[in-house]
Formats: sequence, C-alpha cells, structure tokens
Amino acid sequence: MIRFSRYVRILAIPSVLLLLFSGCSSWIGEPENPADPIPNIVFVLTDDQRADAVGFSRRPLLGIETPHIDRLAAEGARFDNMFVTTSLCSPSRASFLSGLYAHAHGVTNNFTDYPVDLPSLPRQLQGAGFQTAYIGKWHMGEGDDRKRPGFDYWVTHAGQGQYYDTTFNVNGVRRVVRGYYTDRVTDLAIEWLSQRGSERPFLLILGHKAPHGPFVPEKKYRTVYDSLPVPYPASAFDLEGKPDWIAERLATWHGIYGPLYGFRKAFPDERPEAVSDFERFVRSYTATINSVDDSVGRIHAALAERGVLDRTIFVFSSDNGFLLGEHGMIDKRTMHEESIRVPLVVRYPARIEAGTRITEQVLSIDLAPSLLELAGAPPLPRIHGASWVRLLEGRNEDWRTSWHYAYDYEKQFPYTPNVRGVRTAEWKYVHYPHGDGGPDRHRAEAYNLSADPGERVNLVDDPKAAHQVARLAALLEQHLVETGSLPDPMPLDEGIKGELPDESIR
Ligand SMILES: [Ca+2]
Repeated sequence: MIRFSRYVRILAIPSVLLLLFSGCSSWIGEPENPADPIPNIVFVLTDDQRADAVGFSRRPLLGIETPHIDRLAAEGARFDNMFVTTSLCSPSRASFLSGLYAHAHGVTNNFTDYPVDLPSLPRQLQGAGFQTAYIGKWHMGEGDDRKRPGFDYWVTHAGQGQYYDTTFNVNGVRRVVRGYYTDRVTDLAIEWLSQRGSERPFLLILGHKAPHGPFVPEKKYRTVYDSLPVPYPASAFDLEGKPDWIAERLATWHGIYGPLYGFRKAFPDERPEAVSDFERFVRSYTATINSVDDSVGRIHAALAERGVLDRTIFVFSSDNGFLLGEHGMIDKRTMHEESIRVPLVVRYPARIEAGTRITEQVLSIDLAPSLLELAGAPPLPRIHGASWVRLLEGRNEDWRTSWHYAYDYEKQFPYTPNVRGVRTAEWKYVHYPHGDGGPDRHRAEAYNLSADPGERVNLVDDPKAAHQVARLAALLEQHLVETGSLPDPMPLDEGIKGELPDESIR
C-alpha cells in the first residue's frame, strides 16, 4: 500500500513543487485517515457520446445495452445532469482538463492546441508524483501527435484517426496499429498498466474515437440494430417558432436531409423513404458504443487482476453529446439537450457509495477539480469549475443553480451560429449573437424544461414568459461577467451554408 508520507518521500521534489505544497496545508503531512492510499485515476473519455447512449439511461438509445458501463454506475455514482460548457471536441476536452471555460483556456475551435503553459489535471497530478499516461484520441492541435506537457507516457495520432489501422505515435515511435481502434487502444492501455514499472499512483486517460463519425462499427456489432426502425424524431417536423437557421440547416452537412457523413450519397433528399440512410447513420453511431462498453469491461477486469480496482477512481464520460435528428439536426455544437448532455459515471468505493445518484447540474469544468480533490492533490488555481465531491457526501448547499454555454461559429463548419445561453434546472434561454456587437439577427429560444423537456415550444416571444426570458437574459449576462467572458469576442456569423466541410477535418 502506498501511503502518503512514503509517497512524498519517493519524490525528487523540485523547489517549485515545494512552493506548491506550501500553499496547500492539507497536502503536507499525513492525510486525515492514514490508512487511505493515494488513489489511481482512470478516465475513459469517449467522443460525441450523448447521455442516453448508455444502457442505464431511462430510455436507452435504440435499447443499447452497456453492461460494463452500467456496472460502473451500479458500483459507484452516476450523474443524471452532466453537461458540457461547449459542445465541440477540442474546446470541451480542454475544459475537462483545465476546469476553465473555453474563452479562458483559449481552445475555442478544433484547430487550437492546449496552451503549453496552462495548468491542467495531468500536470497537477504529475507534479504531485503521479505517473501519467494518455492513450488514444487527443484531438487538440489537428496536425500534431507529439507528447504534450503533463504526460509521462503518450500514445496518440494527429487529427481524428481512423476506426481501422490508425498510425499512432506510441510514446515516440510512429507505427500503424492494426485492428479496430477501440479494441487496440484498450490493448495499449492494458499493456501500459502491465509494464509501467512503478508503484507510484497513476493517471491513465483513455481517449476513444468512438462514437465520432464517420461511424464504422466493429465487425461483430455491424448488424446488431438492423431490425430496429429509426424514424426521424417528431421534433424534426415541428420547427414552427424556431429560429430560421434551424430550417436552413436541414439540407446541410449537419441536417437530416444532408449527406449524413456520407451515409447518404445523393442529397439533399427529403423523400420519406430516404429515412433508410438516416437509419443506417443512427444504427452505426450506436453500434460503435458497444465496443466502447467491451473496452470498459476489459479495463475493469485488468484493474481487478492487478488488485488496484478499488483504489482507482474510475471515470467514464464524453467530450460532448450528439443530435440524432432532433429538431432536424445531426451533430453537436448547439445548446439543445442532446448536444450538451453527456454521461458521467465515477466508481471509487473508498469515497463513493454504490448506487449513488447525483441530480444537481454538474459540468465538464468540474471534473478536474473533483478528481484533484479525491486524489488529495493540490487544486488548480483560479478556475471556473467546482469540485462535486461534496455532492457525493450529500452536501449540496450553495451548489450552482445555473450555468452558461458558449459556442463560436466556425467558417469550416458553417451550419451553427454563435451560441450563448444559460440553463437552470427548469429553464433554458439561448441567443445567437451576430458577432459584430450589434443586434441579433436570429430569433432566440427559451424553453420551460420542466414542462417541455424536448424543447418543442419556443417561449421567447410568448408574453406570458416575458418575465422569465428577461430574468434569464440578465442571468446570462451575470454569468458572462462572473466568468470574465466580457468583452465577448467571437467570429462574425457568416450564415448557414450548403457547402461540405473539407474531407480532412470531417
Ligand atoms: Ca467530440
């Protein structure tokens, strides 16, 4: 068992680290309960997995079964209201690692790398003596697969990678890793666990490509949903009262009548029978998650075999959600529920009672501070996120009751305007700034989520909701002030366009 005092002794502590320790008295000396070992952390991060794409969801997508992820939830805590503060890969990943909103960490698009001098969860743990590894999809800084600060061991690839036979940088050696991505990164993670050659506690982040498009399920799952009809959701035909850009998006790369990431060859196609392309699209998305579940089961077993399962904080989440036809949309980026809700499961029996359910709103920016607290490591300075460890202990007083969301228009993906919105437990207000500081040119949206969880009836111009809309607009402004978001620079909204994104960045 690695105890705290021994653990500190084995470190070659540089002076900067001593300074770090000196600012955090709880980190010096014996922990509260000396019998508690320093935990390891395994963080499994999927790409674009919406919250209902797990078996334990109230209504699992296509009835998907994920027994291994469900088991983590049953043995630990599930968070029923987990959201990302921006629903786009790189910005959201940087928020998970930094505890910051995108405007503060600076990764506001998919082509920007994590700043080399910005504190992060892995750097904080590495500085505290953890052995750290990143294995799998990183996707910050599109063309660069080189090792990033904060990691002792590093396996990734440039850009999106492929479902089969991706060229990885395996800790400094580039090679094609033959086979199915999800399966092979799991092999690499288990190999690292076997060969890491240290008794220090570890952080392992396993980044899956799945279920990111263009979806290619593993062979054994390729037909598993073929007998299930997948109609367009009713909300796709109910766009009255919505801003016009939503209807303009229908036939684009991110709309239900568009090419569906290549699943539809001739487009736009509004014929009812063209739903068959949409069916293959949704089935394929879902089937890639079956392989992720297998991976979770293998990691669970590997930790158990090594006798470290119960002293490992085992986290499962995703960098953003995904619209599958709701409001006529595919993809993410918007502030609709399917886009911003992600699964979050945390297993750590030393501190988390089996079967715990947390219903407060928690955010991507909360993960780093929470894990650092659970690990007894120094907190990240000056962040927006908050540790939810107190929620696990049943203390929810003073927890946030609202939060704000931001997305910046992308020239490379001209299918979503700038988005700024605020969400409470019962209400959501979203508006679409033009980006020039002038008046909005799109209608805003406001939903009473308690009465209308599917966001069907836009109340933004309803006189009966006027006081709520005004209250929410003021609340959004307050959040922007409090998070240091103002002035709020953003790109100019150049409108919804029919052009396809460049093949290299899809
Ligand atoms: Ca993503």
